[in-house]
Amino acid sequence: MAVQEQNSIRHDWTRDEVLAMFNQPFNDLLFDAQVMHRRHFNPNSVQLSTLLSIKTGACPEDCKYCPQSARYDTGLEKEKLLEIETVIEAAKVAKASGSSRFCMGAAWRSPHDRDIPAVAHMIREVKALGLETCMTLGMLSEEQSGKLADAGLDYYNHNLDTSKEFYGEVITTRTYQDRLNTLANVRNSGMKVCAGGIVGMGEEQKDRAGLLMELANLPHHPESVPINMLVKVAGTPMASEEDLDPFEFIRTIAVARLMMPKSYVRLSAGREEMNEQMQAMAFMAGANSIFYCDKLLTTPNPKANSDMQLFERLGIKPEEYQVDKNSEEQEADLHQVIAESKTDLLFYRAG
Ligand code: SAM
Ligand code: DTB
Ligand code: SF4
Repeated sequence: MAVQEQNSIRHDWTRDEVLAMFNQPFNDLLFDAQVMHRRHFNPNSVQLSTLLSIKTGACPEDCKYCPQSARYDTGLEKEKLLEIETVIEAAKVAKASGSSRFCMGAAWRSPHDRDIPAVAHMIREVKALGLETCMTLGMLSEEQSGKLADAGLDYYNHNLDTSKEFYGEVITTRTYQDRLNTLANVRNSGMKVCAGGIVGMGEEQKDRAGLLMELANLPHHPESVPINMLVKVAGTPMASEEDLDPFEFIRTIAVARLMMPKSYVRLSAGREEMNEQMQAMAFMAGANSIFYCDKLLTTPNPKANSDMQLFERLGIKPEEYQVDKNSEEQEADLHQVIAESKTDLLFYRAG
């Protein structure tokens, strides 16, 4: 499909259309994705988010990829909800390292109502440091979502993880519809949505296409779309899953970029196993966000200084979060950057 036809924001994708994009010649797909990326973003800017596990392990859910499920023996030490001081310290380090968003994750099926005041306190304190805030705490009711929004939470992360069809192979303790309900509650409470999934779990291409189709056919595209490569953790049922072809991973990023042109697509978990060339190719395909700093939730992530060295070599700059600017001003700045960029948008591939 020529990139011109993909210019509109669509919510009616069919799986055949998505598969057709996946199966284009690699260079055509990457070119289209890069052109689309340049229409909406500065191609040399990448947003940095730092993760902190605020409550670790002993999760009652059975997600087969997850080291934090109580059902699998992964040797992980469980931890109670962190004290506020510990969270503030970690957020200060993230900010000093150049991160613009601080994402706090809890190994819960869903938060108890009694936990909400403590997490609301974390949101307020982290925001006060001048960071954007994100949380991922499991399923949320409408009321809980409203309370997090009232505390000022900017983003809520809740992943669909995979296609509707493959989902039952991965998780049995909550349904796909439960996940969609949480995303609707988050959206209705006015927070920004961060929703994506995991690839490399033994799913087929039609499942990767199905995941992207579900995300892009939501009433509003998630503002942030994390694409995780499975981190294979010993003790989980997916520990010896076969590696996904790296080019198929890049194709997934490129198709996400084409289907959700204005969303941040995050090159998420799994970077520790990716070489620099592969990461560079992911940025070329339209990824413009990463998890930054040495740890994801419980598994390692590349060191901050090696990420900065890679950015330096690629001429990429971390995106700055401008607390004092409203979204219209930020958008105006972006258009200025795009207008000044050397991209010749008329230089389309023929056919
Ligand atoms: N417990 C909450 C939940 O599941 O909604 C929040 C934390 S959970 C760890 C957040 C997401 O991390 C999962 O939905 C999954 O997409 C991702 N994740 C967990 N383990 C992973 C792994 N081994 N490799 C890649 N992504 C993983
Ligand atoms: C997301 O999509 N990926 C992050 C975040 N959202 C919460 C989590 C990745 C976890 C990888 C395994 C671990 O470190 O425990
Ligand atoms: Fe629990 Fe979340 Fe891990 Fe599933 S992904 S086992 S809900 S921490």
